[in-house]
Amino acid sequence: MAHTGIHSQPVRSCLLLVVVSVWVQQVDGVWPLPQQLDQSADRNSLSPQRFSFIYGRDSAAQTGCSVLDAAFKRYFSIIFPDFTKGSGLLMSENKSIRYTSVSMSVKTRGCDGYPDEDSDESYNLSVSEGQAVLRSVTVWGALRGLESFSQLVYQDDYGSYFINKTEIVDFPRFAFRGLLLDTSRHYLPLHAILKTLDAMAYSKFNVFHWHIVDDPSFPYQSRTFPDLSNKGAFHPFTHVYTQSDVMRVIEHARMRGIRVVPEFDSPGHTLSWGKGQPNLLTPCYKGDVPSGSFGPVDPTVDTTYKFMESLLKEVKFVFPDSYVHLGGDEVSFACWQSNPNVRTFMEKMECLKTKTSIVWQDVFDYRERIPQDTVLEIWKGETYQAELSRMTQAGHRVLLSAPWYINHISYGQDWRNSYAVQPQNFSGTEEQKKLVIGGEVAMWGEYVDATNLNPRLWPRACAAAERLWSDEEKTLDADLAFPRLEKFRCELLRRGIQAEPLFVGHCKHEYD
Ligand code: CP6
Repeated sequence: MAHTGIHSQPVRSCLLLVVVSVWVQQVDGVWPLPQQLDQSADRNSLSPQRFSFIYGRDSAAQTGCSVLDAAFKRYFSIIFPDFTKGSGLLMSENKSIRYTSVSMSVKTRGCDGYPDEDSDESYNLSVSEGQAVLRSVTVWGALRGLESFSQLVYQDDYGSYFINKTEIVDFPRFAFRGLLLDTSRHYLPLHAILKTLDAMAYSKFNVFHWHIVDDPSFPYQSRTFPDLSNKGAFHPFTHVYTQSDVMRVIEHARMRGIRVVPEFDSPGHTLSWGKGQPNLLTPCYKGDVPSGSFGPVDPTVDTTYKFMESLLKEVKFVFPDSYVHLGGDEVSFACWQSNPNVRTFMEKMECLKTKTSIVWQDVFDYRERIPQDTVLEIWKGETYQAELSRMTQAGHRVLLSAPWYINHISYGQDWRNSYAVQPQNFSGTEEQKKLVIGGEVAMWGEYVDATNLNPRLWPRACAAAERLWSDEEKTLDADLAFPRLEKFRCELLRRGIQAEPLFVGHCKHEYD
């Protein structure tokens, strides 16, 4: 008897420890933090074999809803990765476990459309014993709720699945939560883009800003002007995005409630365009004679306008989003000024009337006349607060990217800088603050290709994701966010995203 007593004592305290650590780990385990989250320590078992997502009776979306049918499949395998029917992988069945379902109730239909700037992404999630109810206005809100649900489920050391009793009321702080990828400095294979979209959905990003072409290469395979990529891509067959590639990106994004906003940056950043489109670029002059080098798009010849109109008509047709990014940054005025007869270029871009344009801050800084509905995007680091004041004073909607250049890396926990950004901390009225529609994380591609994209992006981009989604007051303290972000980073690893470590530590499921 004394013998067993010696052994049972440490076992009992060990069990207690496990319970405590599970409890500590699970509370507030959602990234980005929901607006309202109430969790209790009551946990419910989940059995993969008895679990299903179902459409509620009162739901406008029902079986056949493409977005949600696909999301149910995705999230089932995210939540139960080691569950395959008939395999011996499962833990022993507890007969008393109740059938568990997540019942979806979506107010409006719209399974076949695209998310847009006005999409309602709010949702309510109520997890109780044996059932969870997820309510949303749109399918896009349902996707956000499914993501949160998936982050609430956890496994104990024996592999059993649990979810605590939880109430969530959630909606985004900003409507525009973007991520920029640059596929011109380096070509990113299609699978790298699709995987980035997966990871974006895990952090509730909702806009993929595709900086698709630039000076070094033109990988977009145009229907109207095939020579642009034939001659301007790094390789005409292997380093291009075909029309079908582009459609796959757009559909993959749609399935995750993500908009695709293409950027065809002009009139600067267009050197690669010149290879397949003769006479497009401004010949720079040295004194009275052309120097042999080329500058921005040449605004003095009619062919330029005809070309730009046709290209942008195609872009408007291929990319369904109501926004297009026209660039407008870093135009070499020196070359233009060296060339006789230069007139303003942006004003001529009238063919885009039915789309809303985004332009980089330079266009505003040049003191160009800009249509009132044009969105201005701030990228210059030092002065962004003053710029926010000036632009919103002028009545423009703005996007903030300057503090979120995560292609820049430094030793240590630089996510804390991203986390500390307060997009509405500038001098201005309440009306002005409302004109900040969101922001973007930018991954410029000079030093980035598919080898280092994921660890550089994740989990560093998550800091901006939370800043753009969550309540400001509840997310002021980075030290409080840290353990939750560490846990989320481990979750990214478990889901196959090569997210780099934040600091010393380990994950239950390491990357392999
Ligand atoms: N490419 C384009 C870039 C940048 C911009 N436009 C850029 C410049 C400097 C920094 C970050 C990005 N690489 N087309 C400016 C928007 Cl620090």
